[in-house]
Order: sequence, then structure tokens, then C-alpha cells
Amino acid sequence: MRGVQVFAGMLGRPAQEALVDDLRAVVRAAPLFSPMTPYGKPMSVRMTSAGRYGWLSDRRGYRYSETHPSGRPWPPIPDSVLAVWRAVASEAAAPQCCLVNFYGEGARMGMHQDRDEGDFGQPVVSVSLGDSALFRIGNLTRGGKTESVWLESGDVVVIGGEARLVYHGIDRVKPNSSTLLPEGGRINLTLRVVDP
Ligand code: MD3
Ligand code: FE
Repeated sequence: MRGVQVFAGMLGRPAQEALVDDLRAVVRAAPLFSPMTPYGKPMSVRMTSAGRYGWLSDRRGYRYSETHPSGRPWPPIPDSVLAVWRAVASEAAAPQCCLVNFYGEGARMGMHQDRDEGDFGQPVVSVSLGDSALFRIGNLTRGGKTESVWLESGDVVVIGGEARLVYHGIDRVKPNSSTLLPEGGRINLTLRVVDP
């Protein structure tokens, strides 16, 4: 699809391991939590963030916040993560949020748009680590034809231009499809510019 670039296998095993090491430090500083949707059901994906802003969902709605639910600021985005952004989105502004999504057994993410940011001209960069996931991409409005693609550990996706506001989601994760995370599961990093 136009505006979606998949860099399959961009990150080798050593780069993936370095990212996971840095993410363990992020999760120690800002533990994973299960966001509550505004309608009162917890999301199956656990998440945390690094950077000036973190994304969260609670009874007040979906939004960016300068603090973790603990009240503390988010840890900085690791250099290993910023290096990925620079490699694929060098024209863009610096990322202000690195959302860390953790998919354990049975976790999925329903079809949604990323529309809480101030400038849809800025791209979104996604990094997949661990088990493979079935990613689905649709249209600028809900419904209609969709396309599916398996995202594997080390894949990087850049979403920009006319694809920036398309509906997308994760239908399922294939257990034991990667040896990167000893505990199993999948990590997705989503890097975004937040301010207009
Ligand atoms: C297509 N995460 O956190 S990343 C999200 O794998 C999110 O955890 C998924 O969607 C995940 O919001 C998919 C790939 C992605 C990210 C942002 C997009 C695809 C996108 C924005 C617009 C269109
Ligand atoms: Fe999204």
C-alpha cells in the first residue's frame, strides 16, 4: 500500500538483542501496565513508553501524558531506538514518544487509527521484536477491503503520507515463532512525533 514501507529483516540478531537489553531498562524504570479503555475493559496488550510523552488510555480517554501512571516521567528513548528512526525517517522531526507494546499469549489489537498526534505529516515508525504477528491494514474509514502481512522479529515499518491515518491492527501473534525473548511474546515499538 502507498505510504507503507516494510523493511523486512532490517535489524540483525545483534541489533535486536541490543534493543531488547535497552528496553529491559525502560521497563524497569516505567513498568508495563494494562491500559483501561474508556469503556472499562482492559486492553490485552500491556504497554509503557519512553520519551517526552507516553501514550495511555484510561477513563479520561486515549491521550499522551508526560507521566507514567506511577506519576513519574517516562525514561528517555534509548539511542539504539533513535538510531532506527534516523535510518528510516531522517527527514522527519525527532520522535517524542516510543510506545512499547508487549503482546503475551492471546493479546491482539483491534482495528484503529493513530490520530492523537498534532501533525499527521510526520511518519510513524514501527519495530517488531520476538514472535511473529499478523498485521492488518485497511482504509481511511472503517470497513472495506483489508490487506494482511506477517511482521517478524527485526522488521521495521514506516507509515507516512496517505497511509498515516489508515485503520490497522494486530489480529494474532504466533507463539514460539522466535527465540529472541526467553519469556516469549512480542514487543512492538511505535515511534511518533506528538507535538504539532
Ligand atoms: C499504520 N501498534 O501502537 S505497529 C499502535 O504492532 C499500533 O503493536 C501495532 O498500531 C503493533 O498504535 C502496529 C505498525 C503501525 C503503527 C502505526 C500505524 C502501523 C500503522 C499508523 C498508521 C497506519
Ligand atoms: Fe496504531
